[in-house]
Amino acid sequence: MKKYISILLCLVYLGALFACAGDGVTGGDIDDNSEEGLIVVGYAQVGAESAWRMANTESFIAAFESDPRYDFRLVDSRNDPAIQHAAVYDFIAQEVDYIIIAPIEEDGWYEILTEARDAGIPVIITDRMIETSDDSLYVCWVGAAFLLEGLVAMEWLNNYLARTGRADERMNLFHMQGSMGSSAQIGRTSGINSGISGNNNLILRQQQSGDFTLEKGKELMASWLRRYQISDIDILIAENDDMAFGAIRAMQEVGIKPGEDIIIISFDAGRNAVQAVADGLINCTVESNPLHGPRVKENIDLLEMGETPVKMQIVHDGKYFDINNAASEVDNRF
Ligand code: GZL
Repeated sequence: MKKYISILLCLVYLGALFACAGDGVTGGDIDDNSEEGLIVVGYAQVGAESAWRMANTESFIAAFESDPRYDFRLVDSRNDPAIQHAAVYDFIAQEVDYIIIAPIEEDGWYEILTEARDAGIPVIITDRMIETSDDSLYVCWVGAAFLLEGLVAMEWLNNYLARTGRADERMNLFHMQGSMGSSAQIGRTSGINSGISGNNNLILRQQQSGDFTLEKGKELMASWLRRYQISDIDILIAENDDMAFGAIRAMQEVGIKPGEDIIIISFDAGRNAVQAVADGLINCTVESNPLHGPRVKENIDLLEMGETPVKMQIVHDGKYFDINNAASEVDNRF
């Protein structure tokens, strides 16, 4: 039965790959025609849903394609867990030397990673995490501290409200979540919920997913603007910059001044978002660094030398950008 599922998933994957041949980012061919002696690395990437993701992909391509020892193969899973699972099964079938995964969802990885482990293929998890109690399924994890990012955002909000004399005002908060079931959404939502429950003046009015995309962020904000008076919306927290930009477009279409009429907080802190903070359109964006390519490659270089990487490698420095530092930081952003 399992082999049937693997074949089915590979068909899904092959279909999707050819469907996105023009727009997917796939390094190397899917059949195993790598030059003899190269170290073959397969990366099952989430997709191309946001500026953060594009910067993440570019950091991997730059890191691996600058080293002639590696045959780097990247699959764009189009934000679809079935495609991503099929891509990993296909990497196993290709007998690659290493598999890297940025899991779209935390769940659903036990069977696949057991198969990779039994095939003797080391797996590195990056960016988001998988739900498992068996840490033998992966060699190491390189990613961000999403719960802390959510807490940083809520601490900034409380300080901002105090600084602007609104700490005692009851504020209606609208929360745009990322792709449900992704550890970025789970962690940030947990930090945001903790901040809301810690401040009786913050009233959570809506909490829905915009799937980390600009289009869905705009759709969701437009639907809220149709249902609520503008005066009923005090704060928008979007779990990434792209959804915040979508929401800003929806606000501007009905004459709302983003960053003034509605306080806006987002996550990722890409160049465009930090510029938007400097321009007063976003009030705060919390950093989540996407440049994991060199970090993951370092771990594979270590493994190639027979060394054991540190299991959990968290990338978090609590950075955020608001009107006090955005203008001076824009040029340093991804
Ligand atoms: C965060 C990453 C998230 C970004 C989004 O590490 O997983 O996925 O916040 C991206 O922009 O879609």
